[in-house]
Amino acid sequence: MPHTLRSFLEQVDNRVLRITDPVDPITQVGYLCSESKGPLMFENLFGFDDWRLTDILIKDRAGQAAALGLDDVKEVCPFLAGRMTAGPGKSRILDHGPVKEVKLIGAAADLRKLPIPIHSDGDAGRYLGSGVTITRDPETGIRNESILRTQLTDDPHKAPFWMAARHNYQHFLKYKAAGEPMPMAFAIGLHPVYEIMSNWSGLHPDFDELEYAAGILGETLELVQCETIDLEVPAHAEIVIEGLVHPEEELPEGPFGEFTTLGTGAEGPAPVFTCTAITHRKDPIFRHMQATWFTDHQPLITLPMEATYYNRLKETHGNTNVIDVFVPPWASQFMMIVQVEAKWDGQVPDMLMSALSGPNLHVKTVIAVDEDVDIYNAEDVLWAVSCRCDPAQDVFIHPNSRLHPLDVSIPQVGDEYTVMRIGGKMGIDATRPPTWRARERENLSRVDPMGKGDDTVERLLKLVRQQR
Ligand SMILES: [Mn+2]
Repeated sequence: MPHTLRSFLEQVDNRVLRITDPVDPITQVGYLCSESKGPLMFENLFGFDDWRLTDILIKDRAGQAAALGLDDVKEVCPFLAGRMTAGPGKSRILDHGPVKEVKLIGAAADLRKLPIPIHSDGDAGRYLGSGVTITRDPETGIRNESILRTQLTDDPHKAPFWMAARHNYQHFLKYKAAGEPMPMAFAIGLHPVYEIMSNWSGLHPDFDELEYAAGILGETLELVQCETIDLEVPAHAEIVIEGLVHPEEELPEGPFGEFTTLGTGAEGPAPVFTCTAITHRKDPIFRHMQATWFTDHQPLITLPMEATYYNRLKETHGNTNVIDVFVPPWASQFMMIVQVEAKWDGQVPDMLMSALSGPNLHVKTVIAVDEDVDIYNAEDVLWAVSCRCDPAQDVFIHPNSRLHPLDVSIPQVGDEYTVMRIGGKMGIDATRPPTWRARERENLSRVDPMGKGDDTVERLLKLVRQQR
């Protein structure tokens, strides 16, 4: 059986909170999703009979481990990093797929009839933020996927969207130069690994992000042809939206509350998606991705980033013992924590520079900690910054670096709608001296409280820890 949104929901069934009370998806799910710790299924959507809505599937490492078929949360980053080095899977085109059960073509394809929420107070409108966005390079024929924010308007078919200067933008520039409309599709409701890998930013000369994900899942990607445009889309999606982007059309887009939990960052005139068809399953589940603080929005982007950097940072000095990489969702996406055991002096600072100049613009601050620090625990990381770091020696700030377009704390250069920001990046070495200086390293070892390891005490621990 192929990996689908439904197979994942079945797998994590015991964690899913089902909400049968009527909820307005446009005005009410934003807050509920942003407050939830785990998977939600809204089964009674006011104004949208026959639809369900789900979100918060992979917010924490437990959800991510489930998506990757792992038991141990500490394996998530190293496992994904390993699978990524194995390369992409294959794809095949089917004659029919579940996503074709209902077909709405032309005038019937009204974007406003999908249960697309308003994410945040102050947003310019309802936003589709969960569509895996598919385009194809007109020269090479290779598809690209990403997840783009797309704003609904009063027009049933017109939706401006924000395209950062990435692979899909290169496709658009080629169509623009030829004066032709670009076919584009949104696939909503896939197995989370397909969603995660759609946010991967590496080079892929002869495969696309969905085939890369299929390789990680150990399956062949199944596609179907679109109804109204020349493009292939995932056969097992819940919903597919097809359409065209006309080369010269623009509409205002934004503001939109982003993963930064700030309401500004990239608003301006934007290209416009014109919907030509919607196909979906008979009893469709709308996969939402709430875009505020610490939701699925952060790990969807940072998980492939963590795995990419894990592989990259291991190559520092030819071989560095990187144990884990974590981009904490509570710090949006601009901070990276690396767990490392260094042999030699200079190894950690060089690794920090490599992290700060890596493929993603997100990384503004990198903190290196030892193997005995829990990188998923902010208190433990800040303890290391406090007690294993001399700011005069162990912190460096690099000016004139390029940072993420949505990092509004960094000044903007120029006034193009694809934003350019130039500012500082910071490396913090909160590790002990390297292993070859064992005695100095020992001076920064933690002590254990007396009684740790004693069986009797261990039995009482549960009680003690419950105390408020
Ligand atoms: Mn790409």
